[in-house]
Amino acid sequence: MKLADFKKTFTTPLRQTTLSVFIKDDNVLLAFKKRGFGSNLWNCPGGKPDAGETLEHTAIRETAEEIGCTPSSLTKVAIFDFYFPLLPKEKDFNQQVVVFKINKWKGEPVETEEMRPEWFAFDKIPYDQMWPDDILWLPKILAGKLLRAEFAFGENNEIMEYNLQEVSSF
Ligand code: 6OG
Repeated sequence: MKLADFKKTFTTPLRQTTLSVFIKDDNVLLAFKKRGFGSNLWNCPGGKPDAGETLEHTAIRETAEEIGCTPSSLTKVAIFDFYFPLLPKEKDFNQQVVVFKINKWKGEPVETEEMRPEWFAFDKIPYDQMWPDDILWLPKILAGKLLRAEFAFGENNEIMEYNLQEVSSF
């Protein structure tokens, strides 16, 4: 199904989740996800809001839970709509991910039962062990861009269709 047609089948906004991109000099903090959605891939830490929680607070809580770091300030840098037209809709895979960039935090990254964090130089990011969308957007975020995008995934989580734009604000 074409992304435009699949989008028309939604009568309510996508549920939202977060990703937090920690940056120190020319390194980005990734974490190997040990369980749940996207397990066995490197990703940025993040997750879904508790009831009534702002997304900024979600990002702070999730990073504290997953890698032991508490952001002191967050900047929203991207909004991505991820669609999975081939998967059962009621399973909630379709989601809007709000991405925050983090340059200041408290605590050192630690392994938890959910994630194993590790710093990667910008030119050594393991894109072949990450969601396939990441190589399309993470370099632009690391270069300071603000992005709005939508992606449709097919068999084996391959990208079937996507639109990605640099924006000047949200
Ligand atoms: P939980 O349901 O585990 O939150 N996420 C994605 N991250 C990347 N890089 N690419 C994707 O392409 C993603 N789809 C979802 C957002 C899910 C976590 O997984 C991220 C959330 O941090 C499809 O609570």
